[in-house]
Amino acid sequence: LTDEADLARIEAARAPHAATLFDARPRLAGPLAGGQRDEIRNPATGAPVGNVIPAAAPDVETALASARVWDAAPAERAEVLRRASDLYEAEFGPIFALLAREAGKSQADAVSELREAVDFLRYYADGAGTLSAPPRGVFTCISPWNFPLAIFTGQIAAALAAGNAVIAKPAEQTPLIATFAVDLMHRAGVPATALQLLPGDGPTVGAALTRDPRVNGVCFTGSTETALMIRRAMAEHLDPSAPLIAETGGLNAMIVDSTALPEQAVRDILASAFQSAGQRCSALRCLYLQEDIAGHVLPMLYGAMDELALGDPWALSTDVGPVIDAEAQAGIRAYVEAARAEGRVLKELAAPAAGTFIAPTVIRVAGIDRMEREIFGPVLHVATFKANEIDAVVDAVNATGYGLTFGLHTRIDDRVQQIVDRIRVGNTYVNRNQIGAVVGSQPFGGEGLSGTGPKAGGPEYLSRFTAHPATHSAPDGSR
Ligand code: TXE
Repeated sequence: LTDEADLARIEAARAPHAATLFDARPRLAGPLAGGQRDEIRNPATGAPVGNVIPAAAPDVETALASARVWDAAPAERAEVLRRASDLYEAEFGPIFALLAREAGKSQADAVSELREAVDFLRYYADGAGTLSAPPRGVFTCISPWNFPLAIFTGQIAAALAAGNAVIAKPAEQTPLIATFAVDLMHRAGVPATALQLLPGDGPTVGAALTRDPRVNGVCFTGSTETALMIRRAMAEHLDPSAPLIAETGGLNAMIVDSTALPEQAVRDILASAFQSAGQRCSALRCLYLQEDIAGHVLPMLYGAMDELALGDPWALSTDVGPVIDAEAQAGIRAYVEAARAEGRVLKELAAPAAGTFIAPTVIRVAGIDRMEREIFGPVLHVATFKANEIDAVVDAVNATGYGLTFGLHTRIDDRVQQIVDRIRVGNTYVNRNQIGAVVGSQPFGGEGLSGTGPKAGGPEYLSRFTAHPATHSAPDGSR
């Protein structure tokens, strides 16, 4: 994306899809009933992006009744998934257009999201041949809107690589890209009975797909509350060995001590807190800054924030796009207003008047032991600590019960080891930004309230999708 020729290629490939109305509807291996048609609008502009026909109750039944495990040799499944990855790459024009128009993704985010989706397909394709155990059966894959292509594809690819039948339930906000992706997987050769798509509501369609005894496992990414609801639904109706593989939220912290390199720390804080408008589960939520450098680092951070370009992600120069919808915007706004009333807003950019934007904002927390709830947007909390309080900071971070990502900026080597040994998170980032995952080399997943493991894009992930005896005896959530 740094290269002018690449940008020109992207512009040209997206251009024909600037105003296309896309269609989303269930992809069933049987007749479609269909619910009430709805419109999907661009969060940045309000312009229509397409229409969705969500699944109706009879469609859930059709999907469950017609689901069949993918009865092909592992090498053939791998070949089909690789073919799907090639189709994803070939179709980058409409994919980038959908990521910008339906999900509000900046072009840089869209590029890395497509890369991750393709990597998931290839990584799990490679893994298919290494599995000796048979599939579990029918897997429900429930995904969020914040990585509507990468997480959606990763879940499905893992379940399919192991030979399961998949019923995918995408987020309500992003059914168009989900339908587009499923069509590519079918075109690549995934049988219609092995992969079905049911766009629709979480509490109706999603819930029905988690409590049905014909479902042999659930793969979920989204909020911790929903994961707990799914766990309860599964406990009531399913075989106790059916796994719930869940990746959820976090209250991710970064500690920057007085030995950190300020320029590097500021660059990494900016990326960790505001990339994807803060709508990443890995995003930095609370920065713990050693008191003696706060007076230097914070003005640098505010200066760097002033350089961020907010706006419609269709513009290739946009750094920060909108949040996903008006409901998310209203919730975050109310939160920021409450902090403002307490005099805790330290820095705030101006947001565009139209569209569901939240301007990048910095809020002071009340104390080092008071981490706020997960605010899924470009809102960074800051706390300062004294030199002798660093252990208390680590305790405060552990005490949240979440454990997804953690960042540390220091030049004291002993401190790195001490803190890394004590912090309970899935992913730690030292002297770099705390942005997500690299399929294969940096698997991603959380501890505690942040997820069940195993880590996606890592070596143990695929076997959770098989009926291997070793995974039968392991209780959910243990690692
Ligand atoms: O998540 P939900 P939402 C967090 C973030 C955000 C909050 C709410 O804090 O503000 O969650 O977002 C489906 N049975 N994250 O409401 O509800 C739902 O349809 C079965 C963190 O979007 O968890 C969607 O497909 N399924 C996060 C998926 O669950 C149900 C990413 C996620 O939606 C269901 C997104 C039910 N009862 C939000 N209820 C991350 N960790 O990346 C809902 N769903």
